[in-house]
Amino acid sequence: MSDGPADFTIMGVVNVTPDSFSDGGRYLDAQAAIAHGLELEAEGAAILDVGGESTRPGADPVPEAEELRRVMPVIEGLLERGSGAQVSIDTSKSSVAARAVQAGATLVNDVTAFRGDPEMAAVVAGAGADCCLMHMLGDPRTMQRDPHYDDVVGEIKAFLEERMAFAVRAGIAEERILLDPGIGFGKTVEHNLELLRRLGEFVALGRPVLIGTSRKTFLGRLTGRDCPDDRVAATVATNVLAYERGARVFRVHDVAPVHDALTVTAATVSPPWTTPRTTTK
Ligand code: HH2
Repeated sequence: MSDGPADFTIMGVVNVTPDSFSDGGRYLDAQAAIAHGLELEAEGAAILDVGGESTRPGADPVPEAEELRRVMPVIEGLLERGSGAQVSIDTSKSSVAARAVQAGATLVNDVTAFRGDPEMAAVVAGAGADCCLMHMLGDPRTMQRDPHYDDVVGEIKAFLEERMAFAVRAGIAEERILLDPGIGFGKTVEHNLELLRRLGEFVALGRPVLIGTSRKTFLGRLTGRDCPDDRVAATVATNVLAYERGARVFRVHDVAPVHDALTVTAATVSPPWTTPRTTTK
């Protein structure tokens, strides 16, 4: 990995699930998931997001014991093997988040933004962990059934502001919060494009914006690529655009190409070099 200007952070996806939409079943074995996480870190991921429950449209909920059985050996294994990445737990169960932070995870990525489990905000506050607050319309079983908004950006902005205020009231420091408009979570192709186009309006809320377009269905619709693995170029394009519009945290499966693309984009858009001042008499 080069040490170019890194004012962006890549979150590599470590799914320990049989049914995730793009890599379900590939890393169900803990050792395979740990090796995959370490590989993503070597490719440039500064955060590893470990998840044991798919949030794809129509996904069935996973019982707590099963989710713990999937994620805990992976979190423990990553840290035992000396991972220097920040470990994130992708869960909406406070019991899973609590065990994960005890084991050393320091970011809680709850796609319900603390609406799913009444104890979640207290667990995050108590641990002093970072958190990501993401917008989702409804729940994964229903969210893609004809989603409707009168004003997609305005409604999601209001939602994120309300969730941020809720988190702060629960004792979470504002500087620990990331915001995510939730690409693909109860959105049509046009909604997703509008969110990407107007990402700057979320950046204006004052917290780092996380964006998760990786291999998602809307990219397949736009490109005609049915297989999620074939959506890497489309993923890169959306992440470059999102960087340019002000997002700084990028949740992806394909870390190496996104890291290269963002390194070049960052060097171009936010050059780290300051031109030496020439004094003229
Ligand atoms: N997308 C997915 C899961 N978690 N978290 C955040 N904050 N933002 C996202 O856009 C996001 C997320 C869906 O991707 P994946 O984990 O690959 O699929 P699955 O939920 O089927 O496991």
